[in-house]
Amino acid sequence: MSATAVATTCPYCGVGCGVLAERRPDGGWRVRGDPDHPANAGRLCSKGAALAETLDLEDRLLHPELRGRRVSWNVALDHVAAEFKRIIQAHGPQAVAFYVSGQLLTEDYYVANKLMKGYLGAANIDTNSRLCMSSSVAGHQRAFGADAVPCSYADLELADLLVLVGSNAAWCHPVLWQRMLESRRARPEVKIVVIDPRRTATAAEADLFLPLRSGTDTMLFNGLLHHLNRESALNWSFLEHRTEGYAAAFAAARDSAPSIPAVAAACGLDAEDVARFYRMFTRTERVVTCYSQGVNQSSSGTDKVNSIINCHLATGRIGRPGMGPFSLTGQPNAMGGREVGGLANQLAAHMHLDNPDHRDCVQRFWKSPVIAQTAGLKAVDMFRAVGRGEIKAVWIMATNPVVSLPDADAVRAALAGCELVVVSDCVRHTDTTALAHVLLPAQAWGEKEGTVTNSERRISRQRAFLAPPGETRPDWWIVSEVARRMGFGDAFRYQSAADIFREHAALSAYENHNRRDFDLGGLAGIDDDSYDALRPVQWPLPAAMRERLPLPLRERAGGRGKPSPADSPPSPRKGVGVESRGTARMFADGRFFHPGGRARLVPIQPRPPACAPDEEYPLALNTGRVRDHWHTMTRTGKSARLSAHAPEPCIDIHPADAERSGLVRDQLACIESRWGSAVGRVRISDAQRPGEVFMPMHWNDQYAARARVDAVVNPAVDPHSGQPELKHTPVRIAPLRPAWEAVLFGVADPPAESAHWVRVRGNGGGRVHAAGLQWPRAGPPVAAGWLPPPAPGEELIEYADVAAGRYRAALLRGGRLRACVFAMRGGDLRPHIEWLDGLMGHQQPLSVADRMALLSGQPPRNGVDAGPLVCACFGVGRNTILKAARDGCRSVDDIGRALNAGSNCGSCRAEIRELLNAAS
Ligand SMILES: Nc1nc2c(c(=O)[nH]1)N[C@H]1C(S)=C(S)[C@@H](COP(=O)(O)OP(=O)(O)OC[C@H]3O[C@@H](n4cnc5c(=O)[nH]c(N)nc54)[C@H](O)[C@@H]3O)O[C@H]1N2
Ligand SMILES: Nc1nc2c(c(=O)[nH]1)N[C@H]1C(S)=C(S)[C@@H](COP(=O)(O)OP(=O)(O)OC[C@H]3O[C@@H](n4cnc5c(=O)[nH]c(N)nc54)[C@H](O)[C@@H]3O)O[C@H]1N2
Ligand code: SF4
Ligand SMILES: [Mo]
Repeated sequence: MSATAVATTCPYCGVGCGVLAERRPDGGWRVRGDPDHPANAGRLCSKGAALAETLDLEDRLLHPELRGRRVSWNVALDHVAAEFKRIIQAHGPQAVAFYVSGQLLTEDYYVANKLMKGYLGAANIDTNSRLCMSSSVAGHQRAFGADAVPCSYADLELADLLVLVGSNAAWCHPVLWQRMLESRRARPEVKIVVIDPRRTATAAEADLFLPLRSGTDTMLFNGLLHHLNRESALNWSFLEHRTEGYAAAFAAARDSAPSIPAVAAACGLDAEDVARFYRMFTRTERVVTCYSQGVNQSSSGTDKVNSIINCHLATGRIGRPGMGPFSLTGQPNAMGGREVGGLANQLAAHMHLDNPDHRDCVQRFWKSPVIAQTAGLKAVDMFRAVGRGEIKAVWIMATNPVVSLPDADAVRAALAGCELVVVSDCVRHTDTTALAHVLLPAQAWGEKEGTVTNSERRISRQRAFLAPPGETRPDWWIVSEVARRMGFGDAFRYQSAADIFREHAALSAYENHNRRDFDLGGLAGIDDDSYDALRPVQWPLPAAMRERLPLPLRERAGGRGKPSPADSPPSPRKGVGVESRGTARMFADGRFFHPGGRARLVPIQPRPPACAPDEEYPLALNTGRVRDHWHTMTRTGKSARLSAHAPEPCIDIHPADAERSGLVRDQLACIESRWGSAVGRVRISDAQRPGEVFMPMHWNDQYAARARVDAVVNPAVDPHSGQPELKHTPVRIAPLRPAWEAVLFGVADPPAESAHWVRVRGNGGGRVHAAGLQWPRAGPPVAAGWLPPPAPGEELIEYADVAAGRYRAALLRGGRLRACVFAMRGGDLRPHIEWLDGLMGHQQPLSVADRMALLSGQPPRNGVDAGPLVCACFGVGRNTILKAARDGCRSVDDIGRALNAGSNCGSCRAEIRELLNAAS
């Protein structure tokens, strides 16, 4: 590590990779993997590797605003406090709400939860984690009596069988995926099974891929449970001594999934494949089952989780090396949010809102005037209540619900009609900030201090390495200031994130006596220096484990929130396996957190998705992520490198459905449901199941016209968790037949005549893909207005074929390409995007050959054309890989040696393999 490197944690996914931020000689920043962080040991994925490209201040929210006017912090904070007070006095505490996020740091989250539940006295605080892992939380609580993730990442390497259910880890948890693939490479006996309706990049690398019909996971796992029973593969000693409820679970499994053919028929799978999966699971002791949104985001999400956990409990494969059900969390601090009780049905420190002793315990610890008595509204219901006018003030922090909640047009309408909308964000223009009355500028990643917890319960520090710009402040400060102005100053007098962390850790240990899984007693009194130096550590970490910490911790004299003297130091806790640094594995001693200490098998009755496709809406819409974008693109949309892999919103569809719907490749199409519509470009692919289409969740009104897929998504929720069914909405699809299409390079805004458009960050600045319903009657001169008028010293070169409806123009300055436009009546406009984008990025005048080829839109014959981007880490294109294949590269590793492609994050390895197969 160089002298100036700051060790911090990647702000993207729940893998929680350690990164080092270092100053470059030119004053910029370089971000690389931290070799000493246990989650990644130096590895990074394409998003982590491009972090330095997203640090600029373009479109940052730098000052507080009140109704569109810049105001001082004092004015903004006084306004928020006074309005919340006024509304609570007039309508009661249920009339206000906070909607927060798994992208807040634990300290921010803790303070927001404390203010709502302990001081405003309601529990109307929910989080976008409701959309993300609330089914896993509910499943864990049903099975274990606590929301505890049993495994560690190390178990992925100790396992002989890795089952991935509803997880596209190759794109969404790339560093974990790399660890899995490396394990298989080192020990070829390791097998990987992927269960997903789509043949994803993850599925492409699997030893066995089960493309099950969307929503049928409970059938598959009930079938597995029954199979294990029939094959006498159960661990009876574990079942008898450590669990309860198994008889009912076995009966439900037998009745619903009596045979392999029955399961195969229900899941739309080949019976041989099902049998093979069941055999592999039965015969392999060391199994880890990883699952993510294909499981959670379902109206039977909690049941899916328990159907998986049932199989692990029935075989006793939990709490032991290389075994266990493993929920891969999405956001960087999804887990931290659970620890502080950020969900509307939880209390702080893994205590339960419906338990009077817990309410009493938290209230005494906080010394708060009130404590919420009943669960608040869960995300989908919360915004419905805003829409009905029952919630009159909502404060949104670090999330973009107008894009990410289902039935998103209704969410937008609800906010538009709400009396007070406060938004804390880092970005000035989002679909949600557009509806805010008050905007509060938050410090962003790299500017703020605090902690996050990753999927394996490991707490890591996020450290600042940038000076906070403008008047931005940490989220915890913003919330504390409002609390102070509402009259709760004493309880919110924090000076630093460390102050809050100490209090959070102390609460987790308070009157715990080994009864609750979440215990950070070992960190409760740490001083500021120890907090600053804190190394990544896994909870539970009770006071008795202090000496095992990776760093000598100093006690802070009289620190806030130290455990009261009455709270004797806990003895080594039950239910945990101990490693030198905190707790690697939960339930190693077979003790769980239900009264009586047993785990529960839950009888599962498979249910179909909430809304089935019908004649009117015949296709099931699945949604999710692309490799290089993060959620609503506020960060990744700034990087040309990250925008190249999937530049436009797409709709993936099976060839048979495309034909039936009259769709051709690369055409614009509109999907429509009972709730709304969205437009994307058709990609025909047999990676889709017939009857199911897929559209990514990322695009929004800042980047495209009508591409918010959540406007289409049905708001049905899981009855246990309240998590919405984001992966299954009945839709229909129809071609959009624009009168013209155009691509405009070096242009920020779409032409006024466009009905549909997408903004893409390219090498030479922005570009716009546009389409319109009427070819401008005035013809090319109007189209020429789509480019900025040539400034003195600039030259405009044009080509127009009025009869054919073709128009092309380029603006050059000093021989360098500044902007260009390709427009065409009808469709089939295919200028060579990668080549033109490359020319836009050139710092030198165009070569004669390039200049001559320019308005043809195609690279000169002998020019270098790398083709569409495949490897984002090293910027290697499709054609370069195909050429290397022709030159003798046979394997993905050969390509890695020759071109580096695929050798960093590995997310593109499946794509490289497909290219090699196609070339051979
Ligand atoms: N590149 C990238 N990575 C990310 C994120 C990002 O925005 N971009 N976001 C992060 C966050 S917050 C999250 S929550 C995670 C999500 O990570 P993942 O859950 O891996 O990602 P998704 O694409 O949402 O969905 C996973 C898969 O579920 C499948 N699926 C749909 N329906 C079903 C079903 O009924 N059964 C089964 N078995 N599978 C089904 C989908 O086809 C999809 O391939 O990713 C994290 N990592
Ligand atoms: N159809 C469909 N919808 C989905 C999903 C899906 O698979 N399909 N997935 C769901 C899931 S799993 C998730 S996690 C959500 C994610 O959805 P969102 O949470 O809505 O998406 P983000 O773009 O991550 O929004 C984060 C916002 O917080 C801001 N921000 C970043 N850091 C900070 C900070 O430190 N402080 C503050 N105050 N603001 C900050 C960013 O600028 C951004 O505006 O989407 C959900 N919606
Ligand atoms: S896997 Fe990628 S996005 Fe996730 S934490 Fe690691 S570097 Fe960041
Ligand atoms: Mo998520």
